[in-house]
Amino acid sequence: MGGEVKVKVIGTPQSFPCARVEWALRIKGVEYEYLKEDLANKSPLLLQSNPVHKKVPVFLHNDNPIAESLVILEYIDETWKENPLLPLDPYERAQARFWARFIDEKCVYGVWEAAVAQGEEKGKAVDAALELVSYIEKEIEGKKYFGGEKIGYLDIAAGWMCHWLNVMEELGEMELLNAHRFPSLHQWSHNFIQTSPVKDCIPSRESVVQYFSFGINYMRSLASNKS
Ligand SMILES: N[C@@H](CCC(=O)N[C@@H](CS)C(=O)NCC(=O)O)C(=O)O
Repeated sequence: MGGEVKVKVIGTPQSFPCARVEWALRIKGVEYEYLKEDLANKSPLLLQSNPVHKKVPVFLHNDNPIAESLVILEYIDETWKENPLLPLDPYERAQARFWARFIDEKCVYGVWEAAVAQGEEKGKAVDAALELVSYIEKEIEGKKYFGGEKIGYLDIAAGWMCHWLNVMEELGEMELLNAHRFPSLHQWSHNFIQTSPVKDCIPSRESVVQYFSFGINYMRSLASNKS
């Protein structure tokens, strides 16, 4: 691309939606500037770039802001054509989008709720999370990556399961993704995290523990105040 193209990511390294954007840019070989955001003290640039949700990541291309990680992935894929992330076939594209949405709207929340749950509610919440994850296991069965032989859009969308999920399991005192229960997803998570550029762009486990501890403790305190 000719001229001065300015690509910036407003993000927080411990956040997996932000990691998605970095993985995609690195797969495409697009250089970018990372603007680290302190979520406890949000910058005027973040508030102005994502006034609706006020969340990271925000992608800035020539100062035009785009919010929502899955939307950003599609924009990146449409703007930089090399190493396509979404399948080329329209039906397969629709399927990839369906599962990415399922992952964000159902799995992330189901796993989070199971991690937060305590006491009598724990077993039910863990079972519900297991059922959600079992759909993803079926999707990856018999494949190296969700995208086939190469990492694609759905691998990036599911990427939190290779690192962040494990921290949620530890803090939530539960085990979801083991080799016995979900052999294909377990194998995929090992393949995915060892692949360049994913492995070059993973926050330290300790920093993710710290990041999630705050949220889990906060949600648990809200739940115990209610009861
Ligand atoms: N659906 C959004 C989720 C973004 C999101 O939840 N971002 C979190 C960090 S992981 C955030 O900015 N939280 C700050 C807040 O809620 O105030 C996406 O995929 O981009």
